[in-house]
Amino acid sequence: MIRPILIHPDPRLKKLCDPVAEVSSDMGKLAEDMLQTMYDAPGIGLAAPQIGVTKRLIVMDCVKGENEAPRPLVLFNPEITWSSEELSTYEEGCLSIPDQYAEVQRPAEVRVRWIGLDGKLQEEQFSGLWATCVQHEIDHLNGKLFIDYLGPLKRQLITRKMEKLKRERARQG
Ligand code: K1U
Ligand code: ZN
Repeated sequence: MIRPILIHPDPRLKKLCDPVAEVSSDMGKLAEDMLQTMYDAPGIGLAAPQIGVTKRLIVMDCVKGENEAPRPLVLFNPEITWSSEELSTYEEGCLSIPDQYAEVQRPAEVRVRWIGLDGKLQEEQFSGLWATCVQHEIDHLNGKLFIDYLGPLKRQLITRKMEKLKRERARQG
């Protein structure tokens, strides 16, 4: 099922999300809905708070080429266990802040530990777009958006644009 994506500003996007206690079948269904919602958007990642569920769950698929097989990843309770000193800059977007992009600097590589759909602990080192995306998604679980890395003027400008977009969407019904 495709779920509606919350648009900034929304108090649910600012919350510290709760850990997932058990990878139950309900959690599996939620992850499936999130992947469908992400592919439909389209996006390369999605965090549970973006669909109004304040749980520590993210999904991602940063495979670029159309001829490459998709690689959907489901991460419950993801934690960064190591970050590189080397930084990389990427022009980020966010499905909760449509059509707005800005350069954000983050560690170029990160090691992440999480619980998979099978309930087992996994760990992997990410680089390139995968590293950027997993950090962006984990930020969502901590109530942080990519615009929080920008200066107050740029952040305010984007927030005002989003308030206008939400008013227009509400009028259109
Ligand atoms: O969390 C989100 O809002 C999803 C976001 C993830 C992200 C993008 C760029 C850098 C870091 C994290 C998106 O997927 S925005 C859409 C997007 O980037 C995209 C859409 C279609 C094709 C390729 C990329
Ligand atoms: Zn986002």
